[in-house]
Amino acid sequence: MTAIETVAVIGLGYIGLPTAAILATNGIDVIGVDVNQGTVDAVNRGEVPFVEPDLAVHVAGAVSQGQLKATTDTPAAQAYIVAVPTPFLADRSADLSYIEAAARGIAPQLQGGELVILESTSPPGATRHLADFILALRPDLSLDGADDAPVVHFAHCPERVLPGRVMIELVTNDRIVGGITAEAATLAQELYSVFCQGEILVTDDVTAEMAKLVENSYRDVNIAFANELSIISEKIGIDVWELIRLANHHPRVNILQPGPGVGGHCIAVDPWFIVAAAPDESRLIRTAREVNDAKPEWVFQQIISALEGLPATAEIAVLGLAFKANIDDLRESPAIEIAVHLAESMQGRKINVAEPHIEELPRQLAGRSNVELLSLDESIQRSEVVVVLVDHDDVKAVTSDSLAGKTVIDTRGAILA
Ligand code: SAJ
Repeated sequence: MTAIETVAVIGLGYIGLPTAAILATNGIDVIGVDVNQGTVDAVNRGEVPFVEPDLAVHVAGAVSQGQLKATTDTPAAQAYIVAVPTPFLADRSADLSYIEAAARGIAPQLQGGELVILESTSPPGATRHLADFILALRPDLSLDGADDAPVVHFAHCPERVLPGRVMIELVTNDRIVGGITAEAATLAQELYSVFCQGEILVTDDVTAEMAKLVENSYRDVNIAFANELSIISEKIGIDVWELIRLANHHPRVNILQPGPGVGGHCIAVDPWFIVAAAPDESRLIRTAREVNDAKPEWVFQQIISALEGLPATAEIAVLGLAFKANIDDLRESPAIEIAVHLAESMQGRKINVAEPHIEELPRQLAGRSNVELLSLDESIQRSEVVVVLVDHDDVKAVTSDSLAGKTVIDTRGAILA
C-alpha cells in the first residue's frame, strides 16, 4: 500500500476532532464525519464545539488550508479512524452500537487495501467485532486475501491523552497499535508516525484493547487504595494525608490521593469492561470500582455527622463541583453527586456552592431553592460547615483564618494538609 494521504475520522468528539486536526496540520487530507450537523457545520467554519487548549488554532488552520473538511456522510478514504463513544449498558458491558453504526457507513466505501482503525476505548474483542461486522456486510472482502478477495486491514490504537493536554499528549505520548494482522499493525504504525513523536509500540488487537483498559484500571485500583485508607484513618482517628505523606517516603511506595470518589468518563467506566469480560477473575478490579463508587455516600454521611448538634439554620459550603482540579468538566463528577444528595435530603438547609470554573449551576442543581452558586469567599462566610470537594488552586488558596470556628470536611486534603 502506498503512503496514506486521505483519512476519514468518524466521530468528531473529544478525541476524534483533535486527531483529525493533528493529521490535517501534518499534511494528510482529512474528512471528519459526525452524525451531529451542528458539529459538522462548526468544524467547516473552522470552529471547535468544545473547550480544549490549542485545538481551536489547529482546526481553524487546517480548515482554512483545505486540509480538513467535515460531513455527515462517510466518504471513500485510504484509512478510517473510528473515535465514537463506547458507553456501558445497564449490565455494565460495553455498548458497541456506535461502532456498528460507524461500520455501516464505512462498509460500502471499501474497495480493498484500506486500513480501518478503532480508537474508541473498547472491551477485548471489539476490533474483531468491527472487522466481522464490516466483512459480513462486504463478503467480497477479506482479512487475509483468502480466495483472492481484496484485503482490508484492521487495527486498534487506543487514545491515552489527558483532557486539558490533548494537543500536547497526542504528539508526545507513546502509542500502542494492535493489528488483527501484523501488516495492519505496521500500516497503523506508519500512519501515527505522521504526527506522533513518542514510541509507537506494535502488538495484536486484543492486547492493545486490554492495555488501554488496564492503564485506567491501574489508576482506579490505586485511587481505591487511597480512598480505603482515608476511611480506615477516619475510623482509627489519624490524619490520612500525614499517613500517606510519611508512607510515600519509602523508596518503593507511591500512594495516590484520596478524594470524594472517582469522576470523569474513563477511569470510572473502563474497568467494568474488564469485569464484564472475565467476571469471576476480576475480583480486585471490581472491588476497586465498588470502593470508589461508594466514596461519595461515605462523604455524605460525614457531612450528616458534622451537622449533628448544629442549628437547623446552619448552612453548608460546597467548594468545587468539577470532577478534578483546575478544569470545568463536570461529567460524572462525584462532587455533583454529593451536592445533589445534600440538596435533596436537606430541603430546609442552604447549600452554598462555589465553583470558580462555571458561570451557572449545572442542570442537576439549577432551580433548587436551597442551592446557590456563590464566590468562594461568600459561600464560606455564610456557612457553618465547609466541604472541600475539589482541590482547585483557588480552593487551596483559602486561608485557615476564613475557616475559623467552622467545621471543615476536606475530602482532598486541599486546606488541612
Ligand atoms: N483522582 C483521585 N486521586 C488521585 C488521582 C485522581 O481521586 O490521586 C480522581 C480525580 O479527582 C478524578 C478521577 O480520579 O475524579 C480521574 O482523574 P485522572 O486525572 O486520574 O484521569 P482522567 O479521567 O482525567 O484521564 C484518564 C488518564 N488515564 C491515566 O492516567 C491512566 C488519561 O491518560 C486517559 O487518556 C483518560 O483517562 C482516558 O481517556 O481514558
